[in-house]
Amino acid sequence: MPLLTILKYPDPRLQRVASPVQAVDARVRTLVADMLQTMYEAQGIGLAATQVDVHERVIVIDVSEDRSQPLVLINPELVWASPERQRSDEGCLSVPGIYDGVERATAVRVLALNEHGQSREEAAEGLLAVCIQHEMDHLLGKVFVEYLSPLKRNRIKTKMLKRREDAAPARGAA
Ligand code: GNR
Ligand code: NI
Repeated sequence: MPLLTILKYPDPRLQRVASPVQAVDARVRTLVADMLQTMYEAQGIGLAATQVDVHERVIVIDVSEDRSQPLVLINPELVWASPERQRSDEGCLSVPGIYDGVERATAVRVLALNEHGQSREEAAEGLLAVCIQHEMDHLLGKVFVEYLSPLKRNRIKTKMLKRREDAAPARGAA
């Protein structure tokens, strides 16, 4: 079981807009460590604080094969996005089992603090660029299914709500 509980779509808390971190202190470093552990245990390549019901601008990512290259982005700001865009299949720990195509900028540059409070600019392309944009959307209260057609999104919503019911049957149910 992952350390922190990951909110599942369509939980309205996934729509909250995160606030900037005021100070990268021990509390924030504990949050980062807990988020990394949760991401690795859930076998995700990224996790935004919003998904664990913490509404601050904190992201953890690791797109490496051997899960050895954690990337911590605090108060991330997109400084550049390529005009070139590419569609790729995305999934989300908050929408388990659903994968669909989303169009994103092919490459981005992002300015962020790390867990030591140091400012760094990261250049990203490929899966890392996709993941950074996916996580930054979470901080704005946006889940990738919002890019899909209303028909697909509603089907996913119904499926998730049904699954939630099955997982927690009403008292007195057989
Ligand atoms: O684990 C994840 N995989 C993934 C695959 C394609 C595009 C984006 C992602 S992010 C996702 C983890 C997650 O939900 N992060 O918010
Ligand atoms: Ni996600």
